[in-house]
Amino acid sequence: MEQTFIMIKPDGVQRGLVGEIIKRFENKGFYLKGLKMVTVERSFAEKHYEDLAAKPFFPGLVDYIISGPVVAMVWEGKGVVLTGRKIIGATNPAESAPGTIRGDYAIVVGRNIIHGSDAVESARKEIALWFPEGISGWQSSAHSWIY
Ligand code: 3AN
Repeated sequence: MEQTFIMIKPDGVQRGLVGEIIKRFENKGFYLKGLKMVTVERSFAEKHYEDLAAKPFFPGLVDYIISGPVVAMVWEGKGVVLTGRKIIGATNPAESAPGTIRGDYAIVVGRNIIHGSDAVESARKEIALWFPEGISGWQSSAHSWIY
């Protein structure tokens, strides 16, 4: 089953939006398969955002991500990568639709609360990076009729 990596960034944690964000994914019907709060090292953040290393905003982005604890999660379900991106909303909160997480709770791109993998392959890489210890397999006991 498809999985995605979702991270609540330091501003999302500090603004008390963890429960609200989890609720939106749970209400949709996706499964929470992994969750931890961590403060990451600079080198780790640089690895996570390595595709953006050449961007002018890269140093500021890394400073932001390491500035406090983040909540790292693995969510699972049919089409969760794309649907997760829809729940999150456009990268720039000025363009995110109302009803999306960024549309409802963020104003500027440099403080956009949450990260979600942009493709199945990047989700696989990000989950391996953030959860090298692996995640639980509780879903084997869940009912298949949820979909
Ligand atoms: P998304 O997070 O929606 O996948 P990406 O991958 O293009 O968007 O960008 C990763 C992160 O880089 C964004 N979440 C945002 O925090 C930051 N970012 C993107 N564009 C800018 C920008 N123009 N200025 C500052 N930060 C940016």
